[in-house]
Amino acid sequence: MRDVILDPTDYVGVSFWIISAAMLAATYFFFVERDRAHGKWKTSLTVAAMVTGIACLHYFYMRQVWVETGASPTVFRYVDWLLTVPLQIIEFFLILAAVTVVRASLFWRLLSASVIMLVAGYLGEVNADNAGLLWGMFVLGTSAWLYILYEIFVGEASRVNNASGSPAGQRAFKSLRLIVTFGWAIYPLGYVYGYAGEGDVAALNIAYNLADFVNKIAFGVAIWLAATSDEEMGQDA
Ligand SMILES: *C/C=C(C)/C=C/C=C(C)/C=C/C1=C(C)CCCC1(C)C
Repeated sequence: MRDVILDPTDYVGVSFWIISAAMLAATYFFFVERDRAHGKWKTSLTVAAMVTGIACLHYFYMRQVWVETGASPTVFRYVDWLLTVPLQIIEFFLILAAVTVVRASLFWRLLSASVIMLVAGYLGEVNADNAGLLWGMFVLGTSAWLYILYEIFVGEASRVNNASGSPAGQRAFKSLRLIVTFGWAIYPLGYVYGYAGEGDVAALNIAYNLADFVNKIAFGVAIWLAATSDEEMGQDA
């Protein structure tokens, strides 16, 4: 029988545990720091805290699934992503709207692409014994992510007018863009590594856990930096 609390040599289980605690601490931090933020940045910090709070809840459950069964907590994982990724798209759009003029249709395009990416990933992972579905869905999911990158680097969202918005807002936009590129890339890499060949369920979960840590906590920190930076003082931006 597996250890039902936590086996210290189970490094994947330990990573679930560490990230649960980090998500909890980050949630508290973003909520408390909201007081120091200016004007509409307050909403951004609230959303950042919602993202880590929702993830914290799911990490408690995911840790338990992993510790008790040794299997990937795929359903909890994707329920979490389906809630938190759209919230991050909202966050991205809020920042974008603060630095430049963007149409609402851009928001819906980014949101739809993120939902397609996640639904494809889910269908691929729960049908992992079917190579056609596993990799077909991977290609679909990756295309949706590449489309998001296209929108934020080349398309409408990229035309950030440097003359408009605050420097802090522009910096936040640029860091979020880097997170969506490099931070998000950890997920498809984990998928390939986790399912190629014999498959490696431990590597898959380590990659996803690490990626969530970067993409939820670092994402919030990038927003916190902009929200509390000196240039924003008294500007109510
Ligand atoms: C807080 C959770 C976040 C930011 C989750 C992001 C998830 C992804 C960027 C997933 C990407 C995937 C692909 C690009 C290909 C298909 C498999 C996925 C769903 C793992």
